[in-house]
Amino acid sequence: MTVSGEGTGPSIDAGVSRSRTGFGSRLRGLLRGGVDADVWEEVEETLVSADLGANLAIEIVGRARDRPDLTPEAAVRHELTALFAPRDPIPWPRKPGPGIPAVVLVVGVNGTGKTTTIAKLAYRFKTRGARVLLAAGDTFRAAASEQLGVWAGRIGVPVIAHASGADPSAVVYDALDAAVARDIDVVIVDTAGRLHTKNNLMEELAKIRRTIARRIPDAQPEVLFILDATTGQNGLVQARAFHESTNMTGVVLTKLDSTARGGVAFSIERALGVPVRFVGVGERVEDLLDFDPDAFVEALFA
Ligand SMILES: Nc1nc2c(ncn2[C@@H]2O[C@H](COP(=O)(O)OP(=O)(O)OP(=O)(O)O)[C@@H](O)[C@H]2O)c(=O)[nH]1
Ligand SMILES: [Mg+2]
Repeated sequence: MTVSGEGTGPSIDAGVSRSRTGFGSRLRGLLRGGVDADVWEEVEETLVSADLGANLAIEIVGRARDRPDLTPEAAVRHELTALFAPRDPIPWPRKPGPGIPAVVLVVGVNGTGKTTTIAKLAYRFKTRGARVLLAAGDTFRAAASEQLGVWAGRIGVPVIAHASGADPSAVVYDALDAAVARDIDVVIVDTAGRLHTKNNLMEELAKIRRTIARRIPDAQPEVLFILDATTGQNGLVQARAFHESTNMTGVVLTKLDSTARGGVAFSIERALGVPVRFVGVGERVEDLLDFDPDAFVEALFA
C-alpha cells in the first residue's frame, strides 16, 4: 500500500473491469442482437445475477420494453442511470460553520473496508487542503487503533485514541474537543465492525451519535455506511438495519474492483434513498472515486 500517487490514478473503467466483463458484457451481447421476449427474460436474469435483486430487475426490463423510441441497449442504460438521484455538486462534507468541524461517522459490518476508506478519505481531504483529524472509535478489535495510527502517520494527520476497551463515545468526545481547539475542518470517526443483528452494538452507535450532538449541537454529522460490494443482496439487509439505528447519510461501496457483480450499487440507493457517495476500487489511499452514476453505467457498457 502506498500513500502518494504512483503512476496513473484509479479510474471507474478499471474499477468495474470485472463487472464489465461479467454482467456488462452479457448485457451488451444480449441487447445488441435481435431482442425478443426470450432475450428480455435473459436480460432480467442477468440483472438478477448481477445483484440488482429480482424486483428491480423486473421493473427495469418492464420499463425498458416500453421505450420503442430507444434501442434496447439505450433503454436499459437509461433505466439503470435513472435509478440514481441527481448528484449534489456541493463539496462533501459541508463544514457546518466557522469553528465547527464537519463530522463523518463511519459504520458497517466487520471487514467491509471502514478503516481503509477512512485513510482514503483523509488522504483526499488533506490533499485538497482540509485539516483532518481521525478518531479511533474502534476500541474493541485488538490493534484497530494501531492500524488507524499507521495510516494517520503515513498520510500525516493527527489521530485521537484511547486504550483498548475504552468507551468509543469517550474517544469521540475527546476528538471533538481536540478538533475545536485545533481548528480542524473534518473529523472522521472509525468504529468497530459489528453485525447488524447485535442490538447492544447498534445502540453503541446511537450513543456515539448522541455524544456528537451533545458536544457539537450544530455538527450535523454525516454517517457513512461502508458496504462491501462483494456481499451482494445480503448487504441490503445490513444496510437497512444500520439505517434504522444511525440514520445514515451516505454509502461507500468498497471492493468494487473485486466483484463481477457490482449491481448492488443500483439496488442500495433505490432501497434506502441514500446516495452512494464513493466507491473503493483498490487497497491504496488513492483508490477512492466519487461515485458518478453516468460514468458508472457508461463503464459497465464500454
Ligand atoms: N480490493 C480492495 N480491497 C479493499 C478495498 N477496501 C478495503 N479493502 C481491503 O479490505 C480489507 C479490510 O479492510 P479494513 O479497512 O481493515 O476493514 P474494516 O471494515 O475496517 O474491518 P474491521 O475494522 O475489522 O471491521 C483490507 O485487506 C483492505 O485492504 C477496496 O476498495 N478494494
Ligand atoms: Mg477497521
